[in-house]
Formats: sequence, structure tokens, C-alpha cells
Amino acid sequence: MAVMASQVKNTLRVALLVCGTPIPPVAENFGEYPVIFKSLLAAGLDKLKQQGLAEPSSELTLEGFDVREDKYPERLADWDAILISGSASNAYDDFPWINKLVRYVQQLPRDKNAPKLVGICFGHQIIGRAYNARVSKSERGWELGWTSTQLTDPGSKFWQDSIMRIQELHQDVVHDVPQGFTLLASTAHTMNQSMISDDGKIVTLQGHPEFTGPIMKEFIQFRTANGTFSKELSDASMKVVDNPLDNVNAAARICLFALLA
Ligand SMILES: *[C@@H]1O[C@H](CO)[C@@H](O)[C@H](O)[C@H]1NC(C)=O
Ligand SMILES: CC(=O)N[C@H]1CO[C@H](CO)[C@@H](O)[C@@H]1O
Repeated sequence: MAVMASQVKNTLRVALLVCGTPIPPVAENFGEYPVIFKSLLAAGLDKLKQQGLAEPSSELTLEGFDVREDKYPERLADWDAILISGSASNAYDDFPWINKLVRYVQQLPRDKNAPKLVGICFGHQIIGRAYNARVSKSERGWELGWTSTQLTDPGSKFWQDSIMRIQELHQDVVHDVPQGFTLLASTAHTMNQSMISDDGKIVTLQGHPEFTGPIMKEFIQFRTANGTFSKELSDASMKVVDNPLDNVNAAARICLFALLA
């Protein structure tokens, strides 16, 4: 199906459900998650304009809601997409704010006028949990840094590529593709890297399109210094940290997903 710019909404309104705070060197140099996600999605929207898939006058608005402090959007009708961020917390933890977020996802309407739902990393896992997939720590430990994920056939269609090169930063994985969802991407470490709901309302990604090489470098250094990553893992991921990424392409597809009715 060919998409034309005229079919696409003119303003992309994103409610970012903020589930974490970046480590201090990332927050200082690149901003908090609302800033980081806004710059990613703005680059994605620019790409859609270059491709003739969004009007040149299209604009992006993004507001952050810190769900750890019980802040949620007031009216769903104000948003085209709800995006759930990454987090240093575990999606399977039995904490009040995490349980509330899971219930929120379960209760989001899925009708034609409802906002689209996008989950990144922790957000992907929360959506998995909300739809009864098993979520827990991987037996394989961390998947860290630059990674080339394989796209399935539906994944190639959705992400418009044959692979997706993306930064990874996770230990927890979604073990199943829940009923009503289709797998979009895999790696040897984590089979379920990305999925879409069959009604086209929900899309998720285990990797971090919002993390550039320089951001990833800060995470690797910080968490190696604090004992989370071994020197081996750190050295291996530092070697490839500046490899090319498909972040802007991924962001463009997320924007298009949110903009199409
Ligand atoms: C290391 O830092 C991260 C913050 O990114 C934190 O989540 C983690 O608990 C820390 N680990 C240790 C062992 O201090
Ligand atoms: C449909 C599908 O690919 N499901 C896989 C999800 O991931 C787990 C392990 O990570 C596999 O066992 C499933 O086959």
C-alpha cells in the first residue's frame, strides 16, 4: 500500500511515559528522556518529510509524564501516541508504580480513535507482561551495545529494512510473543526483539533507537565503573559502539505508525 503525505496527520502529539532517569553523565550531556526522545522523533519526522510521507509543515509535540510519580496524561484524545520509555527497573517487579503501569496498558482502548502505543526496552517488556508473556532475566546475561537485529518478513515491512542496527542495554527479556501479536525482529540473544499487535495499535522494540554511540559510551563506562559490566563485556561493546545505526529510520517508522489513522 502506498502511503501519501496527505493521508497522514499534520501534528504528531506524543505522550512519553517516563519510567527512568538517565545516569548523570547522560542527563548532563544529552538531557533527560523527554529531550532525548524528542530529538530522536524529530529526526524521524524529518526523514518522513524527505521521503514525502509527511507534509513539510508537520510538527512534533512531546510531553513527559513521570509514571513513577503517578503522572499520566489526562485525556487520551490529546495524543496520537503513548510511548513507554526504558528504565533501570525490572518490568516484572511487584512495585505499585509498575503494577499500575501494567494495568494502564491493559486498559488502554484499542479502537480506531485511540492513541497508538509504543514500548521501548522496559516499555516493550511492560507491554509483554500486560499481555501475559513471560518476562524475566535472560539466562544469557546482558545484551549490550551495538547489535544487528534480524527482521522477520512482517518486520521488514514494518521497519522498511532487512536488518535493524541498534544499541541494546538489557538483561530482561520477553519470552513469548503474546497472542494477538506478531514477531518483527530477533537476535541470537533475544528472540523477541520487536512485535506488533495484529490490530496495528501497539508496536514494541527491545533495543534503544534513542541511544546514539556517544550516549551508549557513557552507559558502558558508568556501569563498568560501578561493577555491573565485566571488563570483557565492556571492551567488546566499546569496540563497536560507534558502528552505524538505523535509529533515524526506526524513528521515522515509529512516527509514521503514530501518524496513520
Ligand atoms: C550501576 O548503575 C546503574 C545505573 O545505571 C544502577 O541501576 C545499578 O544498580 C548500579 N549497579 C551497582 C552495582 O551499583
Ligand atoms: C514466536 C516466537 O518467536 N517466540 C519465541 C519468543 O522467544 C522465546 C525465547 O526467547 C522462544 O522460545 C519463542 O519461540
